[in-house]
Amino acid sequence: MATEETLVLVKPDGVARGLTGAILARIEAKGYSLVDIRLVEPDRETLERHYAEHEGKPFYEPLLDFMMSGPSVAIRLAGNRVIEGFRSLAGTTDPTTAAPGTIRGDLGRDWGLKVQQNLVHGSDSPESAARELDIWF
Ligand code: DAT
Ligand code: MG
Repeated sequence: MATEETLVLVKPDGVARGLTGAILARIEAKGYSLVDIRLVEPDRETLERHYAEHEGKPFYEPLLDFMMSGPSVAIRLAGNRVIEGFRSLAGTTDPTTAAPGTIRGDLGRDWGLKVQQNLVHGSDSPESAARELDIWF
């Protein structure tokens, strides 16, 4: 067993569409533990820290604007290999092609969609998880 913690965000589109419960149900059904959970309305500085690796990319400014468009839910999530496992549960970045059975594949909308509207964030490595959990909790 390799119990880990990861940062999950239910992004503004997920909260606005009333999908927080559906997303949490998938997380809980998988057996992961909610260690902490809170509604957040991040300022730009917080998002600049969170998305530092993407600074300068074409989608960076639209991504930050989107993440400031409404509240998100931040979750400290624990479980056996949860970092990789939650990424698998979330599906690939672009919800239009994310696999069925995943959060993004099943719940991501196919119309009027921007890639950033992909419902959830999950840390991508132990280093990212430690860094991001420190930002949000
Ligand atoms: P992920 O969220 O799957 O880890 P990422 O870290 O590469 O993806 O990108 C962070 C977020 O930025 C992603 O959730 C949505 C947005 N994004 C990524 N690539 C994009 C693109 N090509 N166009 C628009 N938004 C993009
Ligand atoms: Mg990422």
